[in-house]
Amino acid sequence: MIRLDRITLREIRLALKEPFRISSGVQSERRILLLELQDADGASVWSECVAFEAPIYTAETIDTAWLAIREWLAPRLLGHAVDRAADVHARLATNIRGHSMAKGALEMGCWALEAVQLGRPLSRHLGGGRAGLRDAVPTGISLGLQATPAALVERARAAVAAGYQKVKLKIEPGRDVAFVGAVREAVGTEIELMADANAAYNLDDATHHAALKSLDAFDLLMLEQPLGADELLGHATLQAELRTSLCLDESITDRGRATAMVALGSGRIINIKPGRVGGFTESIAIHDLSAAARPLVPVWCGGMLESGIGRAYNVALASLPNFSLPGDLSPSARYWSRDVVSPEWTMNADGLVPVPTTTPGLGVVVDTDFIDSITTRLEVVSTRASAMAVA
Ligand code: OSB
Ligand code: MG
Repeated sequence: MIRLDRITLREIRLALKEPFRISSGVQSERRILLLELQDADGASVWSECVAFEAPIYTAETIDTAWLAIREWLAPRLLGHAVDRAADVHARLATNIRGHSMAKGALEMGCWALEAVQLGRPLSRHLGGGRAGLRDAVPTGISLGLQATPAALVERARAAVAAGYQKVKLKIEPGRDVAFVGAVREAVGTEIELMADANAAYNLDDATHHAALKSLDAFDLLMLEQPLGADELLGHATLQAELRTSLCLDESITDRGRATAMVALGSGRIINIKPGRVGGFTESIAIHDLSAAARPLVPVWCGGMLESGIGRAYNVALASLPNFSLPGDLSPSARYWSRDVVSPEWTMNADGLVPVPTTTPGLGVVVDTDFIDSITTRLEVVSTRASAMAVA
């Protein structure tokens, strides 16, 4: 049973080692919303809200999430007993639209709290006794947009040398065919390569359409989210024209969208980011319906430039069996000069990130002193203070 007494919201700032640019914007310093959930028995866990500072990926931001958690979501949990973590999503989602990343941060925290209560590693708790859970997850790198093909090639070569099992290249109109072509040429045909447009293309634009078709020549593992988030039909039209498999990211907001994608043929692969779909219950439902689809829809775990706390949740999720493609799960040192957990997340020379399978909960220790030193905002929401309610 989960009964939260106290939720602490904190904003921390972590400088990225290198600015990360996608088609819709750039980030150099990551403003991160962390939550600390405390239950009635005094047990506590940390979780992370993956929203960015600006609405460049989905509509949510760190500030809208803070508001949503304080005003509408935290009061749904504080002081109320919920039987199981699997029930939390429904409790947060009923009559509260959107705000999936805000919901996800609370919901995933409840799964971790339940794992701690049961003395189980988060991965094994999510697995729920099913067969085929991984002990290490295959890992890829996502390379941001670069000024020149040569700069991208240099980073791709380094990624291959480091052992990453997949190299993902951000693209946008004007920085696509020549960039992807140069990397394919440099790394050879054995390396799994893919491109991610973050919704930057429009099929009504002849130049855009021609560029997407040209990418078919590079034997990509997949092409991620070329069109807008709402363009399930457009993606189905495009998929019918391409040899390359489409993968949807921004479009998949819940299990209903995943079902629609499969029914419409809008793509063949799904990137699951638990924050984008409101947490683990929805992520597991998408994982399961993808595994049951014929042909089967492989899934992989996306990334949101998380700190080591959010990464713990992604690694646990990616240990489920249908996460059969390498995820965007780079080790801590790719992003930060110092992470907020110990040990930091590491990757071996075969591109595998080990899954914690012995200690209960997240499997890493949160460095609270370091977090204190980089906290820029803090607010406590507790049972007493939560009178506000939504019907
Ligand atoms: O589309 O997956 C994406 C980063 C920012 C916004 C969107 C995306 C990404 C990534 C980063 O690809 C993946 C990572 O966390 O390493
Ligand atoms: Mg993406």
